[in-house]
Amino acid sequence: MKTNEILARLQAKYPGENEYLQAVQEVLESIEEVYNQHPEFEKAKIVERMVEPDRIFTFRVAWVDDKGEVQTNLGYRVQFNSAIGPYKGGIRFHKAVTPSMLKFLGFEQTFKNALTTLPMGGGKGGSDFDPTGKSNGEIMRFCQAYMLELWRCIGPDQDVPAGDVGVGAREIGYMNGMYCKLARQYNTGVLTGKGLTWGGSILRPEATGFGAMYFASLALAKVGEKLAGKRISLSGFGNVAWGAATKAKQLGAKVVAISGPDGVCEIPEGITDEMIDYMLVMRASNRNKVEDMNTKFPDKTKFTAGKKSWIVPVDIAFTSAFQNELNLADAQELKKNGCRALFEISNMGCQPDAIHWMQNNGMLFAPGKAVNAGGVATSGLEMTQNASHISWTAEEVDEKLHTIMTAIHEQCVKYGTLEDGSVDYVKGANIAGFMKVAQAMLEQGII
Ligand code: 2IT
Repeated sequence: MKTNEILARLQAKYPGENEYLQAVQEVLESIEEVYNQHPEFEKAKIVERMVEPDRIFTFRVAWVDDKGEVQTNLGYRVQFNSAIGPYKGGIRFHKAVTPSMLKFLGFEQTFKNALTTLPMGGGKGGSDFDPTGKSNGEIMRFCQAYMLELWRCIGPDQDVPAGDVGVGAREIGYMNGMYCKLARQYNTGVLTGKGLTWGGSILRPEATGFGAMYFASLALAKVGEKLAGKRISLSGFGNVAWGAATKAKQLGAKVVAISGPDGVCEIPEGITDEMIDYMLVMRASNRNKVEDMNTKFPDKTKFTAGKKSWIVPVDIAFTSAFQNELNLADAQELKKNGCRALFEISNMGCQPDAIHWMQNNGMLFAPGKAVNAGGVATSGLEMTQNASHISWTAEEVDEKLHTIMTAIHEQCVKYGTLEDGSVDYVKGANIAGFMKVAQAMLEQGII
């Protein structure tokens, strides 16, 4: 394989699909050496096939807002790769959603899901619908209209969507209700992230953040460090940051920053349980403002408009909001202020030059597809519970999640250990995920 030639072809074919091209470049650069040791991969054109999604559904979503006006959005589902299981991945509602964004997410999801040890292929969906400022009724009508098109494309052995940015248990509920009505069957296994009374798994809401903290603990232990006592920053205040804050606090770390599109909220003495609970209220309000935390807890927090979490001095930082949210200058600022490790919980949270700089300047770095895989892994556990019509206890799910994060960390170490004994987690995660999917594609022929 010649990475440069493949990238040049994709650039010419998909000009402007920057997130997709960025995600493909990162993976191909990491796997090139291993790939070239396997002539059978080259012969079957594994990489050329793997970078293209199996198919993309694009559809119009028309709905009526509270003023009685007709609104039109675009809906998508990218079914990227099903070599190791049914398509699996979230649905993102955000005004910036494009096919490029969902292609990058579906591509990443394929390797992430392979790392989880569970049989799940990669997919992603979404819409350019902006939930900010929308009423509950508007959210419901939009979810129903979106499902009116999507329902024929999904199913428990076909494609199993879940939440992502802008889609939580409320939205999954509205979509599941519409799916069951259209399909005329009570099918619990078609979406994950469901409510506990209608087929959801305990701990699925917490799982992305919990898994990230388990992974961080393992990576820190490898270099003789631990989370307890560390000052850490998160970004965003959504589901992922909420779960991460909960587990970080339980493990004895101090969360001193969260953020939103409007700015950063510093919490010098560390986040409290009341603040963690209030993150859920902020999310449900659809206001999308982290300043609301400062309004609610004025004595214990400080809000700075227009700034990101990365201005706050910490020991360890976690991206937990959106792709490319941390740039080179942010990485340099973090390091200057004493930060020693960066874990991506958001998918592709860091820009490529920031990652290279951190890796070359003695910072520990681990990519989203390993760190945040606990979310989709617990979706996989939800699918197992649904298929066998049972539900596990919190202890059972948590133990399985911990076992899975340990297995992911071990795969990164296996494939990413460098000559000096340190671990390149980008290389490790990409090669481990790739090898599994490539082998599965090879054995199932040219399709
Ligand atoms: O990025 C992700 O892994 C998710 N949004 C979760 C996907 C899932 O199917 O639980």
